[in-house]
Amino acid sequence: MPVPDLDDPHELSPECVKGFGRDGHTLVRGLMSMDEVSEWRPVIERAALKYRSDERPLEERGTYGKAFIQSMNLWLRDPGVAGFSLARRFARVAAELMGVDGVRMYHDQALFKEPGGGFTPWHQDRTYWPLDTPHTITMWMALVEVPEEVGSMHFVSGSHAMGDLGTPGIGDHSQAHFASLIDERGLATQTYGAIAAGDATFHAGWTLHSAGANLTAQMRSVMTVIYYADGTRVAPIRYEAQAHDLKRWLAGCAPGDLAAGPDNPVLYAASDDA
Ligand SMILES: O=C(O)CCC(=O)C(=O)O
Repeated sequence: MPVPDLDDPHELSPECVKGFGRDGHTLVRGLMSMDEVSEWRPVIERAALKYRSDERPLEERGTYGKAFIQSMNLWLRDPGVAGFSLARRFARVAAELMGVDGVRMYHDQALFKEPGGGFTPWHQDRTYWPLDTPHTITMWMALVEVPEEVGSMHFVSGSHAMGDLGTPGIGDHSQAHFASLIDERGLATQTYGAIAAGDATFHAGWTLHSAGANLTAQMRSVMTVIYYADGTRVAPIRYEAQAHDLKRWLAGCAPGDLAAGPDNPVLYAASDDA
């Protein structure tokens, strides 16, 4: 039986839109129904485990590797997953939260935190992305019930408007840097706690975030998609990781070009709704 398509609109509450603009993150409950989750979860889980980027056992990995099984660009590697990652419903929510007319695909990735998996260090995603726009956003969709002990990510509200806070990448170095910065500046952190399968958080590219360890016996199966505003140009390269991202996710594009390579389809355009 084919999996249900995910193209119909989800009406966002005004609180979600306002919260995203103010805090740089929000929680959208019930973005997929339970029926949709039960059809899509096995498709994504199969692909995530097949295309994981690190096959080593948990105990042989470092802090970053212990945080999750990471499986990238599943929409191109597994045609079954494409219907999820390219879904118009999610892309429309991304555009409406950012207040833009259209969005493109940057890349997708499954992030499965294993039983016994470690914490996700504090970091800012935008240090990886050579995109010349404030309008970037990640959808982080729970495919399973996430209990309170594991929880949603933790966010520093308002950090989306603080720009680059000084440390690129993710690992022990970013954890040390941002944990002391949060402490020194007295920044408030927020988490949504337990969330249901089909709920999704959205966070902006500069929003400082982390996640707790998984001390339960259940895999935290999460699928993410990163979007940016259509019309965005490629930014000058500032960090080494951005040169890597440019080659990997913006094929054929150079700084100054429109960020519109063959692997960056437009996933939503408001004009198509008219
Ligand atoms: O899932 C996690 O633990 C972290 C996810 C994350 O950092 C992201 O989606 O930007």
